Amino acid sequence: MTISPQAGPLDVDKIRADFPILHMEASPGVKLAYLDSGASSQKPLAVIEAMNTYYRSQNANIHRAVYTLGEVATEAYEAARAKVAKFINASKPREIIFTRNATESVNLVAQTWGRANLKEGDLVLLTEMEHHANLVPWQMLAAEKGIRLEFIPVTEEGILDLAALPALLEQKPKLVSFTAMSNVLGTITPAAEIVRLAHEASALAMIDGAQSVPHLPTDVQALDVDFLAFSSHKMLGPTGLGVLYGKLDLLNAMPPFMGGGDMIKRVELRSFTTNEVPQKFEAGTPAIAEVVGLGAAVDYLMAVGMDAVAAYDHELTAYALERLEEVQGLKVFGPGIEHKSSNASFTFEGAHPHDVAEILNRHGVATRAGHHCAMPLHNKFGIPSTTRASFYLYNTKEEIDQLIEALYKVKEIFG
Ligand code: C6P
Repeated sequence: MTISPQAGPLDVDKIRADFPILHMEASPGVKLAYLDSGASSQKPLAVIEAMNTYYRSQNANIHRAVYTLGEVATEAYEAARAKVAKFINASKPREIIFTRNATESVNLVAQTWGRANLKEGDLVLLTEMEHHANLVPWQMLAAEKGIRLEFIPVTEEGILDLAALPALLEQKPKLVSFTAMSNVLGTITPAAEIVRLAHEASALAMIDGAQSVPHLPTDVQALDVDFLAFSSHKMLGPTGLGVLYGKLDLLNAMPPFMGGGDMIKRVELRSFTTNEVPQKFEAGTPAIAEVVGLGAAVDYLMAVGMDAVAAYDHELTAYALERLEEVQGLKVFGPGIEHKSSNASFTFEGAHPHDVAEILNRHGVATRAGHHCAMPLHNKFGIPSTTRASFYLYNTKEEIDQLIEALYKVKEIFG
């Protein structure tokens, strides 16, 4: 670990020193302002080194190894599972399933719990602000099994219209699956309240935590949520790795996802029995080095403190919203700072979002333009795409100033 626990505000200079990529120039003489952590975060040395150490001195396949190196690798892998469990306050490490990404975690629930428990006419309740990862897997199931999909509407302001929820819950959904933080609007949804209301209506609740888990403290027991999906690469960890949290009794009752090695107890030529959770859902050799890297990322975030991370993200977002307001012709989507954190998506009068991002790039500012895998949400606001700046614990107000200066250059070009 390169940083020590901090009770108060985080020390950004110290944090930035841990991220080699942040010290690169975007182009000769131009400082890099990396404002695309919503897509994927940068990685601290602690994560890079943990993976390096794994490959240098611990590498072997896990489970069933009868030699020391294999045992060391298995211990490192399972220790990371325990760290992730602690990070989201799961009651048992076994409730943590490693997948490839948040997308696969949602697909796992749709294809196992969904296929086994939903029949024609059953309702899955989503929201209009979902990322395609929490939309298309349910559409696929709807096409296959004839389940129905309904959506909690998004208001003009960009928050969930909870007034519409009682009528939707009266339709007795079997599952309510929703994002805890919009990747486009930055909206923080009232996750605990939605889970509670879902349970009162006898539905299960799943949270897409791809954006919220990296930015906000997460306590699955306090939330009482049934499933939580998130990705390692947005929370300082490596790519190619996701997490599905599930309550143990639900996971135990679910059929397996993919078939192959590790997920079985016994195999005959025409039949098999499944292994215990979590192995039941981790077929084949997993992303061992990545899991070790995620363990280091969790150590890092816990040492900084998720309360401090959330407070700092909020402060940066508030500053960004304030400064973006100064730029004439620019429209930021989503609610005010009281409901929002960590990103700002905007359009610029007369300029295509891709052109805006391209000009920002020339000034060293890395943003993302497009529909951000949330086409229905963009349709709702009558726009095809936005430019999005997203913030994380290593960003600074100076980088937001760099964004604003670059936006004035955009204005010069597009009038
Ligand atoms: N959003 C973004 O730039 P994966 O790709 O599986 O790691 O995460 C999917 C996902 C699910 N839910 C939400 C709310 C997300 O934001 C994402 C990923 C990226 O906004 C890539 S489109």
